[in-house]
Amino acid sequence: MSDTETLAHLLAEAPSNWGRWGADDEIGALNYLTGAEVKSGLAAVRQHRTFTLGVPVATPAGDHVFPGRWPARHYMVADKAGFEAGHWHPMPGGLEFADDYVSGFAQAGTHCDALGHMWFDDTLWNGYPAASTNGGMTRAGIEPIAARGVVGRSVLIDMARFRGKPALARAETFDHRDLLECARAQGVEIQPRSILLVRTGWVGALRSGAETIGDGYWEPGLTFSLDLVRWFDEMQIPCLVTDSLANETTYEPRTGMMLVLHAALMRNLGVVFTEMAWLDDLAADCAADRQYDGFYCASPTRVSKGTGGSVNPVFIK
Ligand code: UVW
Repeated sequence: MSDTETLAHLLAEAPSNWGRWGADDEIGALNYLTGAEVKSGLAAVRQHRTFTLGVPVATPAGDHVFPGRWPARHYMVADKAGFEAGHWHPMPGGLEFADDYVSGFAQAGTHCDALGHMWFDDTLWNGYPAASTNGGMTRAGIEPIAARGVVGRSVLIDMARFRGKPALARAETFDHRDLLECARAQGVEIQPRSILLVRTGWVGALRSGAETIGDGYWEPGLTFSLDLVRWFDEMQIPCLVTDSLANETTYEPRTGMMLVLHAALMRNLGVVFTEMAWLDDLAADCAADRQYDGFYCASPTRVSKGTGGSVNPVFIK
């Protein structure tokens, strides 16, 4: 790999937020979400309808996961059959119970990534050494993000509907100019510090069986340019939520590098990524009433030293 083929070279001119919120910061662009953003989120609630944005996990058919991961698994530990077989006994008074055990990747299903989840040049978000991931995240893990929560005004950008498709095609790309054009067509403004929801239709296509993940890394999504990274920086976007596995085209087509926005937005700007969200029901409702903004509220599972956490965000219109 020559120097010109590295992320460090590609992002040399790109903005960085390291140090902006102090040497100990672990929540990055969530610092933009102050009381004022909570207030403007609440002001966007006009219809009092709620939507949850998490996909089911540990489904009998097997969840959709990024290549190299495997679906979450669900085991019943106690159930009626266990009581009938004598493995369990009713409590004094007669109460019986069901208990279960779920195991899976922190990045399975709808999930939030910790800022230290990906790195290059041996350095994580805010300059922490990559060795802080050894044996569990002692820096920039999911816990501080879960402790803070992601709360504010949010805007849904429905790229799939804007392009007249149930889902974007394999490897179809778009950038911030497309987001702005789509917002204009939807009659909504992406304001500074908006929590950005972008629908590609991909999770819907996976769930219906119309699409597969395969090994081709052919997901549609946002794709890297310096201008796009600068736009995220200028707009102070705290959190990017999409209905794809990686929130971006896995391969950046121009350079052939992988997951460039994980480097440019997550590692360098501290933008919190939430992936594999279920946006189809919300999008259908927004298309019907033309209200594309609302109040977003989410917090991932507070996994100690975790690299990410499962989340079921709530959007209130
Ligand atoms: C990848 O995109 C590979 O990982 P994550 O979904 O956790 O960001």
